[in-house]
Amino acid sequence: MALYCAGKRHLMTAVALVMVMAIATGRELYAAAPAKSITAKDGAEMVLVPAGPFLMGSLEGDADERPPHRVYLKAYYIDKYEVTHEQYARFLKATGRKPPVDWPGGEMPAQLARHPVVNVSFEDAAAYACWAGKRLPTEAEWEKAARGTNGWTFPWGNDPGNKKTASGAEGKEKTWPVGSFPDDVSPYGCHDMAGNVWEWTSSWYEAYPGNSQRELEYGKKFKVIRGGGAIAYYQAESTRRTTDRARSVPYGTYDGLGFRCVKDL
Ligand SMILES: [Ca+2]
Repeated sequence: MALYCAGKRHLMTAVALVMVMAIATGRELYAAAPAKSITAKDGAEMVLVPAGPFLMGSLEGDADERPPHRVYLKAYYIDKYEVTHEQYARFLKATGRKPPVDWPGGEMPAQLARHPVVNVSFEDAAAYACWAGKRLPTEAEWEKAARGTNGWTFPWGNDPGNKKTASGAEGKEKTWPVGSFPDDVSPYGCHDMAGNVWEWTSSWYEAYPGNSQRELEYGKKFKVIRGGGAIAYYQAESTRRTTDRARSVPYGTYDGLGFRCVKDL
């Protein structure tokens, strides 16, 4: 009994010591762990994409998606939604930049306040990002945020299923208020990555490492755009696939092309 009690006392002391260490370590970890989501200067909710590798590219789809390759990225925040008309209007008011061509008399169409802004060039999008204390995502950052770390074909998994997105038949050739399609959510909580508007990235349209196919379009000519579909891009319907690559000249604008931003930690 005495031995048992002594053992128990030692055990309790050991447990207490472990608890103290755990609390101390936990506090340290807690202090170091970044928030899962933040609200940026422009009022946009941003979600955390933790540091780590992911699979970029695919053997399915077009030749420019090959070969699939592993990419390591530092942690970053990315906008949960595409940048909306009302957010862009605040940017224009603050900076005096020229409004998109589809704004009648230069005024934001009130009924589109929560729709993604479109008809913005790469330079417009980059200027907005800078104003908001952010930047445009690289193509790799966009793809990881869309498919996660399991190499998913779609933001929700590998099966297209009967998921509804702002593309194809559901897209109806018009944009939608951001976040209108609850099926279209990525593993990190990003909406509309399989639909609604195409989104600028900061990356030039180049061949992936290990892709020896020569294309005239490769080089520092076109910026990669990703994840559209509400309005067919020059008659090309969206595939909704997270690895699908499209492109635009940086000065180009389009009814179905907008953007979202990222922010470094
Ligand atoms: Ca989109």
